Amino acid sequence: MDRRTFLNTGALSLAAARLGVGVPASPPLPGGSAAATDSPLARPSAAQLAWQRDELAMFLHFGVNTFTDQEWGDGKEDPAIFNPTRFDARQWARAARAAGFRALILTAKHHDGFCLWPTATTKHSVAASPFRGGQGDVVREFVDACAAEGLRAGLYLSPWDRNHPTYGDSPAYNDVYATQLTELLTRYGTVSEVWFDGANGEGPSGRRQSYDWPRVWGIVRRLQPGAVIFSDAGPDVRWCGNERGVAGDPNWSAVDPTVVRFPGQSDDTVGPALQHGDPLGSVWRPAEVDVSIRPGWFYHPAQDGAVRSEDNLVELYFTSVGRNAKLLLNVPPTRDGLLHETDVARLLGLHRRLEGMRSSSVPLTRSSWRRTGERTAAGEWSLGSSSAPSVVRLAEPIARGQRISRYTLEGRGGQGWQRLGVGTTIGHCRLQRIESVAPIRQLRLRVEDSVAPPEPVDVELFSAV
Ligand code: FUL
Repeated sequence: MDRRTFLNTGALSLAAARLGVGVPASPPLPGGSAAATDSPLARPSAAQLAWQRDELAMFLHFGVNTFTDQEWGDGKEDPAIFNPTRFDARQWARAARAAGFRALILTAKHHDGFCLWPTATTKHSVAASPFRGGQGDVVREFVDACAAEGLRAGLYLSPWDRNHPTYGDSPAYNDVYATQLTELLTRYGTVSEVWFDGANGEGPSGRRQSYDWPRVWGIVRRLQPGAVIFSDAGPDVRWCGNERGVAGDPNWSAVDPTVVRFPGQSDDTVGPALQHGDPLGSVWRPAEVDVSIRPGWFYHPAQDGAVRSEDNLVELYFTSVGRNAKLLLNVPPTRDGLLHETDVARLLGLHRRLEGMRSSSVPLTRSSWRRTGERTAAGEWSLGSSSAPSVVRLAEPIARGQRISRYTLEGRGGQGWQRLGVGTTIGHCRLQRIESVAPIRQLRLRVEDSVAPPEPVDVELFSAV
């Protein structure tokens, strides 16, 4: 089951521009060239750029479900079951860092309403559990561990709450939720990402809640102005539209903010808009790919044999980061409060493979770039030595917007120019696998279409992955 199982009743129409994010930057396009649109391209904020450059973030689903073997708790759990006796957030952070991850996001509260920090808003929290004798604070230890390992910390606060008695009584619960968010954003130092899903089921009263998203996002802006806000509707980063680990192709970082207006919106327009974005969208809202290393989001002992393989994780990297998205890979802590050794081994395997790819980089000696038309261009690179690349990495200078919509890659070896592959969008990163090619001495990128005059593309060739 995923969030699409739910209908969301919370209506709102909040333009991201009101929150001052992702609005088109003012400088006109260079060289006075006319773009395919009259308005300037959407461009990323500094926080959105940093978020994307991190490429890999780790998601940690942890809470009462870890102990009940459930994916969705009903909110009736006895807090006494939460007892991770070997809990060590430093182990999470060390594993993440060793595997090349740059940020971590923790479920501070999932749908069961159990809070991993001692909150004033409910008794359904760590304070009522045996963890650290009722004096524990998982969120505190989590953010401290991130800081100690030089990683960014993010928090997921589920709006759906199956425990809180006010849920379904809209104004009262919205106040509770605002207080919880305020606690999280004022007590724990810098929070780099705040993660909102759109689930909106029934509460203990049997009623549905109408969420106040403008208020929620406003709180984040006020208390953590440097944080990016994730949801189906951003406003800073958007869900990619599935939990299979696959970003859209094409995948534009710009969106039309009038299409997906609130988290959990479910109509026919949502899926394609989340997967593909909009080439001429007025707001920058890049896609985040959230997917689990195991079948479930939470830890289940029965799934110890079903952890994704190293090959599978490499493939996920290609279908997310390699398609202009960010990968948020879920690695659920066990009942001990540690990442499972199998999961850690697979993460390190992924890292070794990616490092192996990077170190197989083929040196390039000369390059040229020329516009061949209003929306077309050609780049050429010479290889230091004859080589048969297996992967090409392309990157647009996205600080100036995303432009390219179609390209062809060609290589020249002993037999003249041959086609290596074709693709659609590039953006921050496009990884293109090259199937069995003879050694080449030159590489050519032909940009065949774009939404504004294409800017020089950065190219890297790898001979292994
Ligand atoms: C969804 C939730 O319903 C799942 O349990 C999980 O947390 C996923 C990441 O988001 O909305």
